[in-house]
Amino acid sequence: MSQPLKIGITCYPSLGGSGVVATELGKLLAEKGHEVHFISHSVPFRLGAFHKNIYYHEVEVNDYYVFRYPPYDLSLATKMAQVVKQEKLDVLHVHYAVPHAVCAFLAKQMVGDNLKVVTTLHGTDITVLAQDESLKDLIRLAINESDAVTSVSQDLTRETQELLDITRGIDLTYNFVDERFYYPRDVSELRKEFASPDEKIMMHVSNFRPVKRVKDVVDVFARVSKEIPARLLFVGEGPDLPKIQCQIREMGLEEKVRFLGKQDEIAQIISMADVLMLPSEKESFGLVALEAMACGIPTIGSMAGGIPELVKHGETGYLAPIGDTAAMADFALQLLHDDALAAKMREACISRAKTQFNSDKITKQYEQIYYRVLQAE
Ligand code: GMT
Repeated sequence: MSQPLKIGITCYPSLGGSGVVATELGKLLAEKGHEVHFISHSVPFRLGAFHKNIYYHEVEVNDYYVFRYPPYDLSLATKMAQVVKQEKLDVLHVHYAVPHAVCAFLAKQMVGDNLKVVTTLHGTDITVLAQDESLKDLIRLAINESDAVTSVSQDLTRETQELLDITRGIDLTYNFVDERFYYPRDVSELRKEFASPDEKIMMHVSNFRPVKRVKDVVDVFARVSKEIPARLLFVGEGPDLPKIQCQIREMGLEEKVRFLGKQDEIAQIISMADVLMLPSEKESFGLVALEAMACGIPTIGSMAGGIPELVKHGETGYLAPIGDTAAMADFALQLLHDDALAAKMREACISRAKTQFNSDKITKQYEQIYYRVLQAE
């Protein structure tokens, strides 16, 4: 290995895919001999037990009476600068431009240009925040002042360049899953708890934000379950959950639908599914579809954002235009009716996850980016 690095990582420690990817990347970098320092307001939820080479620095927010709102961003920037100086960090890798890349920019002003900042764009900072004119200049500054910027899909890169008029280079670094946890497995015993042998299982895993279009999942399921015996399992929680529960009751589907809430053992649970549903309005990547793919489960979803770069239509799942639930239901029925097709897709999923979204390959891409920015002068 080239010279081991000291890397600071900041992410939303409790937030979905970006937090998962940032934490898993930190763990893999630490296993490769780098020293990794997480800097955030709480311990990243996937960090787990003690790991050699991994340190955690908590950001405490000062709540002085002069502040109407406690300034987390300023506390984070200060903490970043302190940790960089104290631990002699080479690189700060921040996940999300807002506020993390902005904080890293401030930290760099405090400690000097030797500190290199790598920013990974995950989607919401661009697809939601960059639509707000009042935030555009700030996001553009954060992106342009980073020493390297990575994006989790080509579609997100394109959208970033178009919306913010960005011309600088953006590296493509797809998300990955840790193959030691996400692999095909036999969960027939667990499956018996949720479905009888003749029933198919459709599953949706998300944070139930409006952007996930969970109502489309219900619509697709209603169409499918009219034709074949099927069950729908929901995993996760979020703002649209009560609305969905109401929709399920109104449609008389309660008997066929289960809500499992937030779960940690996603690989185990996802492996029960015959198909994963991801009909999002926006999705820069769709990490859950990769988690499913690595376990051999195809996805039926929308053509939004980066989903088509991940799910190969007709090979590892099926994609339809956003909101076209009739087409999604037709695809689901085609797949669920045909065991030979399902077996073929399962193999294609396992192989695609291993070759295209391999954790070792993607960790190496990030390492190369760190070495590149450190040799930039
Ligand atoms: O989608 C979410 O609600 C969570 C958000 C996050 O910060 O984890 O997900 C974004 O980043 C993930 C990891 O790169 C991507 O897989 C998701 O597609 C992306 N979400 C959106 O673009 C809406």
